[in-house]
Parts: sequence; C-alpha cells; structure tokens
Amino acid sequence: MTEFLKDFAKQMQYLKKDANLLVLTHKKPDGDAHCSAIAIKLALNKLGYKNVDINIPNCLEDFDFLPEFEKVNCGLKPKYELVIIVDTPEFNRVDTKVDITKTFKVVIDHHNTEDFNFGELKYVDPSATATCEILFDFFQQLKIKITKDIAICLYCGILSDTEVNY
Ligand SMILES: [Mn+2]
Repeated sequence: MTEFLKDFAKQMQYLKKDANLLVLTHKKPDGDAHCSAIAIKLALNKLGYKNVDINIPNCLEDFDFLPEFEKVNCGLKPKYELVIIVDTPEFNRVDTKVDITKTFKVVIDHHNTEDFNFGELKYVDPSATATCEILFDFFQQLKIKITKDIAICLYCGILSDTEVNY
C-alpha cells in the first residue's frame, strides 16, 4: 500500500479543498459497494475536501440506515476533477451517467481478476475480504480518525461481503 499512498498523496496535493470529487461503484451495488462509497466520501470530508458527491444510480433503500445515505446521488455535476471508484476492477461495470472518460480515476478494489483494465491510480488487494477492509488500512495510514459514522460503514461493508449475518 505504501506506493499507492505516496501516489495518492501526490495526486491529492494538486487539488484544492473545494475541488469537485466524485465517488462511484459498480452496477447492481451490494453492501460493500454502498458502504465503501460512503466511507470514502466521509474520509475525504475529514481530509478537508468539501465537495464530494456519490453517484450510485441504483442505490438500495435497504442501506438507508447508513450515514449520509440521503446525500447519495445529490448535487451531481457534469464534470469532476477526480473520481474514486470502489469495489470493481472493470470499467464497464462502473455505474454512472457522468462522463468520467477524461477524469483522473483512482480505483480501490479487492477482486481477484486479470481484467483490471482502468484507472490512473489503482490499489487492489485480493486477500482483503471487502473493499471496506482495505479502506480501514487506507484511512489508518492517512491518519484519518475512524469516526462512528466511518466505523458503521466499514463494519457493514465487511459484514456484507463475508456473509456473516447475525
Ligand atoms: Mn466487495
């Protein structure tokens, strides 16, 4: 993760705190998709980025207990300066109508695939049970405080991808 962290930090320093950032995930979003997208948004807010939108076109009401769920799909803009895509390694699985073809893409995922076919900056760890598990380490490394809201997202994402249903 060290190399990714270095590249990520470098990329972020080009952005002003009021830059428009977008978070996306895959079609037919599952628990880890919803949770990791919201967790990233909350973390970017903690880093001082104020304008972070989340686009999950077919987001599920099942997840309306998640923090800031009501902000998903709100305030979408035609263009973004950076997009973070979670939980999918395939460009054709990314779900959005926003044109991101020319936008700098950061991809974070845990799927074991050779079809990892996009992203200017990517981090994949197939040994992780969920993208949310990767995010826990990522946030720790970035010294982002794991708030209650972030913890709810990470916990639910891991629970959802490990099929542990208490
Ligand atoms: Mn997942």
